[in-house]
Amino acid sequence: MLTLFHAPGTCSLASLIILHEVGVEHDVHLVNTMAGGTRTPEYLAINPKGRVPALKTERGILTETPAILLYLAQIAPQAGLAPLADPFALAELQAFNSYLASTVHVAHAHRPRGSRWADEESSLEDMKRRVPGNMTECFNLIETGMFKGPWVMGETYTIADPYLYTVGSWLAGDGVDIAAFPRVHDHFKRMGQREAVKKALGTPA
Ligand SMILES: N[C@@H](CCC(=O)N[C@@H](CS)C(=O)NCC(=O)O)C(=O)O
Repeated sequence: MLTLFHAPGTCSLASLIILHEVGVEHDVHLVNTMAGGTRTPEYLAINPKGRVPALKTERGILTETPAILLYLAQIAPQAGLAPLADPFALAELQAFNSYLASTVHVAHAHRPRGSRWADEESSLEDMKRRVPGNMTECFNLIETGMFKGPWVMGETYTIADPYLYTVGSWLAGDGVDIAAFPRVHDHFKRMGQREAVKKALGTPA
């Protein structure tokens, strides 16, 4: 049985959506990130990085969203959520997810999690001011250069789709109107109609 350590509103939503997409049996263990739930000795024993998501599997714990998403696609190949037999297409997919994890997520985190990088109030405020501009720059690139349509990687729905949906859901809080990116906006609305997304969002907080 898989167990996802999840906090609503965070990047772990992407993994939860894919768990529902593949229909694999799983438990969800809610972590209250706002109340320090990632810093308890119990949780640090699960993920010493002190972050969600973490996925408990029969072979051990997996962390990092791109790794968890690809693992789920691999254990459920019948769901067709990644081009597992095509090295180039799979690398392109991983490049997209890596961009979300290493650049877009980090650009967003400078608003709610600036204290990871600075202590001075003026530094934190300075970082927050940069967030709308940096997120706009990232999403302009996705809109015009990376998003193939109608799904992220083209004709086939993949593990990149719930991840883009998850990161896109942070834009409003970051002071950016998603409507400024019409293709991403259309994708966001279509994602919201999927049963797997409705189920994932319905997980009690
Ligand atoms: N690189 C990690 C980032 C994980 C991460 O930053 N998770 C955030 C939520 S989006 C978290 O756990 N924040 C709570 C905390 O820092 O205590 C991934 O992609 O999974």
